[in-house]
Amino acid sequence: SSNKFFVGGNWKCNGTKESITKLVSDLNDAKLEADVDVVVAPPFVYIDQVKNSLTDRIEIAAQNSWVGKGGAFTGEISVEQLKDIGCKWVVLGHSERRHVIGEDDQFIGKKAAYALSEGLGVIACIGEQLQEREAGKTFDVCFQQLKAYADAIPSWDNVVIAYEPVWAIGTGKVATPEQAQEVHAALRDWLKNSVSADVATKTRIIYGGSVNGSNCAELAKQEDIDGFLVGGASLKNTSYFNELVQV
Ligand code: G2H
Repeated sequence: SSNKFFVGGNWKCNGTKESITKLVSDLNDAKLEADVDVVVAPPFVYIDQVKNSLTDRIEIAAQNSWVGKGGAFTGEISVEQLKDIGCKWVVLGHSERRHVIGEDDQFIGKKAAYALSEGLGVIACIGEQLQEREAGKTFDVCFQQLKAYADAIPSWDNVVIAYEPVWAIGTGKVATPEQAQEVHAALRDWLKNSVSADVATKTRIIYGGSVNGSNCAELAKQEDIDGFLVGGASLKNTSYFNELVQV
């Protein structure tokens, strides 16, 4: 599609002050193409360090946020606080939060609505598990997760959808370009039928799940893949940048 490409690095619960200093220095050295949005999502406790050392060319996402205004919610981080330390984005509905922590569709939808209402961009993750794919339920599961966002949010202007099949996450088992394209096209079709043709065209749908410097170029050629959310490979080096977005 003609949407601006979007590449996010999701560092998950990894890193130390030292390793992140190195990673930021590598990112600062990468010469990135102008027409690509590049975002990194450090763990909360390192966001301030990253904000203070990373080039402004790369925006910062949090990996989660509280569902409403801050207050007496022990252990949570509010959207207001994320904005205060310079975040522009938040990753919501990641499969690790759905399936390891137990967040459900409605809770994730509410988080998305609140973050958007406060001006943060939302990287809205969805994706089926292996047994769901094997049972032929991939589209059902993805549409249901997408509908929960659609029911909760007033606008898709500031939303990037991340399709991350759970069986491909951190497993080294990347979806084939055809498998990813098939779901991305179906998601765009769902948006067209359930939201609007305009939203379907303009909303970026990025792929996540074992993306790296060697497999990203083939995936990027697919019509409905507008970028990537990169986990493991975003910690190791910037080879996926070299392949994709480095001039
Ligand atoms: C999917 C992805 C980044 P990885 O979770 O969100 O992680 O690239 O390690 O599969």
